[in-house]
Amino acid sequence: MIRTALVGALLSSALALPACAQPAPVSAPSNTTTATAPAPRELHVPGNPILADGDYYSTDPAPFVAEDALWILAGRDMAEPEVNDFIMPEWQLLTTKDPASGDWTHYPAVARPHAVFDWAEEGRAYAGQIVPGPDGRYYFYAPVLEKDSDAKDRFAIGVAVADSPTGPWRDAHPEGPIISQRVPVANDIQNIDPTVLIDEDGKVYLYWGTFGQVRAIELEPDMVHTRGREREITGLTGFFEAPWILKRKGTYYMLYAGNRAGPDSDCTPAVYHACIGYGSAPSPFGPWTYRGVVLKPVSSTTSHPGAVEFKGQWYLAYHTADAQGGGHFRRSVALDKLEWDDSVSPARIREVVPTRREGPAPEPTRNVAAAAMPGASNTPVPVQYWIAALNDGVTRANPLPPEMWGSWRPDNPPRQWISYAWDAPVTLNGARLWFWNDQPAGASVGVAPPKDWHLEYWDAADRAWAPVKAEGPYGTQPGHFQEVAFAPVTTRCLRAVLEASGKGAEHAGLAVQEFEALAPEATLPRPRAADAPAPQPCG
Ligand code: FUB
Repeated sequence: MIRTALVGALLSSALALPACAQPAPVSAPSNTTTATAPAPRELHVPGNPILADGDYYSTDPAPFVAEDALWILAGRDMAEPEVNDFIMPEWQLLTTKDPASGDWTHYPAVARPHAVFDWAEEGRAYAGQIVPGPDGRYYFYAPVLEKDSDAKDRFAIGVAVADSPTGPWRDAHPEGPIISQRVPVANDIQNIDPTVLIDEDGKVYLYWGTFGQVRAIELEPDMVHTRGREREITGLTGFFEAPWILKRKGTYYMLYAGNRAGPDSDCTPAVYHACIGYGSAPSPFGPWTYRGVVLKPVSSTTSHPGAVEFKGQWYLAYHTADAQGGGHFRRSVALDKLEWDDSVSPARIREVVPTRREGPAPEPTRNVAAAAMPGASNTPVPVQYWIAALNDGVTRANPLPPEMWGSWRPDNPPRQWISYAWDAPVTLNGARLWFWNDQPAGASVGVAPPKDWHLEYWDAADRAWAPVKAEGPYGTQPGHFQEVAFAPVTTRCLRAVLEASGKGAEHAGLAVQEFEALAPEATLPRPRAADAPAPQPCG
């Protein structure tokens, strides 16, 4: 369902579908049905992501403080690399007494939906939150799929209770979910991503939502039963999902995944990628005012915030695709410091600078595209695509739209081009393109491989684009690199001119995952700095 929706988005314009959709029921992988959880593991980690070797992916972090330690509740992604779906059978915990030490204890599989809630289906252990309650016990708000429900969307929020963060967890409301499309009142949203605040006056508030809808309701002091009416929250500009409520110095703050996209957006250039935005309010139900961006888009389309103060320092937990073998459905939790600017009122959250453990040393490469600035004939590029994907060095068998440049519109022209501009001339003698398609060669709808293409370089003497002297044919097969060698040119700009397939005046769109520009000799990569001034355009 999710994959269909995402590919559908390519065909049917810029739909905002980065994260969740009503899924078909899934079975958990067989190793998740065992009753005993694997033993806790002691880890020493040199930075983000916390779990980085691809053994356990960890998602949707929800930090809390208990027993003099920082804890992070996380889901677990178990999708195979080629699967674009949230395969999430269980929740896990990470805990440390000192985040700077790198010493963590990992508790795998502390809870599974159907094991905690009789009324829940296996799998889909989405973003939950554990909250230390006023009675010394722990309350776990968990979005799960309701088994026997005729709701259009069966996601529902249950609440479990335990005497320790690691469980055992038991259903605190065995009658069923506390929030669904049927309770406490009928709603038509996807009821996921709960977040809870215990206010200084002892009142308890639950917020949740996705797909642009945020809801709020008060809970009884028992942390379990709802009271009063369900309210719609407005004012959180670009809200997509993953609300996280906190209160500091009398002000309520809501962090959330936002996807207001476009070249001038402070949040994200591509609609499938979320930033973490935030708003503030003087009272739990608002009015809410948008305040800005806490975290720019990361390597996964979702990044799901959770923030907490621990021993006088605030932290932001989020997830990325940065672990070994990671991806949009194989995410891993990261933790960085979050700082406040108290010179303004209400205090501002400074943009978090994500840190990352040191990776392997870069290898020499002939590809010099990373040092160039990409451009395209269809600027501004439709917001489901991301032009930065052209030279990010990533190709996938199952890419999402922002992992490619694309041109699809309801009415496609017969030709497009994509280009690179360097600050200073480079010598090139080859290029490689990786085409993406969802329609066969020759199609006049959707996204198809090009009918033909060729490379041109900027001839500074003639002040004109000139074709390179290609030494072989221009291949059009999608799904792997099509390489063309050519007689060396020294130039500041290179472009690939793509002829769309089609019939008569009807043309398919075009999409390219990666465009490599090859120098005669391999050298160490010199990526362009994100804040470097734009090179002079050619032509
Ligand atoms: O992990 C599944 C979903 O992805 C969460 O519920 C969303 O917040 C997003 O992170």
